[in-house]
Amino acid sequence: MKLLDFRSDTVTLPSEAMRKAMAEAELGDDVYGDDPTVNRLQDLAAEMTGKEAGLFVPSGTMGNLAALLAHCQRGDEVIVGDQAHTYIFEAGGMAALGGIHPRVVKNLSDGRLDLEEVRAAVRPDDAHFPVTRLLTLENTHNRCGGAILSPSYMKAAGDLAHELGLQLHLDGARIFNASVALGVDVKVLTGPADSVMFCLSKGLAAPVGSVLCGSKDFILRAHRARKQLGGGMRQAGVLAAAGILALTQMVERLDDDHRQARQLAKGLSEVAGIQVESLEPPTNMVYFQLMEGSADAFRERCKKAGLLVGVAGGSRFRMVTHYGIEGNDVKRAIDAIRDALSA
Ligand code: TLP
Repeated sequence: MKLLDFRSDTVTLPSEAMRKAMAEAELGDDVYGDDPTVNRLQDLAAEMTGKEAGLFVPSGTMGNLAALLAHCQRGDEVIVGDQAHTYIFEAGGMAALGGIHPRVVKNLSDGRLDLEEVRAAVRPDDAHFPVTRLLTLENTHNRCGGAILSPSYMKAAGDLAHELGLQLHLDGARIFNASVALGVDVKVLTGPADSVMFCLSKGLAAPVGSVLCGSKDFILRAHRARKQLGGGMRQAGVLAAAGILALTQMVERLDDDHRQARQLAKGLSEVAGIQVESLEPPTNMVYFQLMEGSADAFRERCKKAGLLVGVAGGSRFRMVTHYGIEGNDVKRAIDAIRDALSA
């Protein structure tokens, strides 16, 4: 029977149309700027996010790091949420490879940073301190339940950053989930940011890749950073071809993922032994707490029942809906969890 993989939307497999486009893609050496398919993807991404230029990168992690390297000098400081992917899950790349100092502000439970705390975190102009250069936000916010930062919050954060002489980088790995859930053009969310990274390889179902977008000047610097990180990819059009279809054919379907996440949250809320964090998940993530017993044993029992769930630390679990979840998969997942808890 089909394994139900709810660990992440990163597990999605490319569509048939993507595989065909990959096989037929027109290619060149992208390190010379000669791959027409990569160039088309970059132009499309820039146009959709309302930026001057785009840069295809192998992963969201590299996109965020190339952005930080392009915005900051060694010793500069970045204001970042304590629950941010960039802070928690990117292996300390900003410090290890960029000499960039994270200035951590607590995330509110809805993914925002309190803008007064951001203002207070900016260092005075004094030789004792690092120079605060950048504010980073995450939309949707992964560890905060797939929360959406609203257009008005994005604008207020951008205005504040610019008033304080900072740049704003948006980790928009799932920014299209936010725009589809709100029913707004993605530009409304990306407009206030100076740079945005989004992923093609999550709910948009491309096999590999992310795009970093910003001004022409910023992308020139990010391009050099990508080279330093070893991210120049030659005939990368085989991957970009799938990315183009991700942007032209897969955005609207994210609504299905959100609908299935609401169904999942509702079903799980009726299962004894777990506590769902939100009955109305804003996008495609459902987090829950195991109320008692061993988290490892629970995960193993789910696995035996054919269900993979994501581990979010301690007794906290994450289930993500995506392109590979269909038909009665959600119902089967709820049944598997009920069985795992009663075993
Ligand atoms: N997130 C992955 C894991 O790393 C946790 C997931 O399964 O959700 N920004 C955000 C907000 C992300 O959630 C991720 C991936 C990234 C950046 C990094 O993207 P990749 O995995 O392409 O490097």
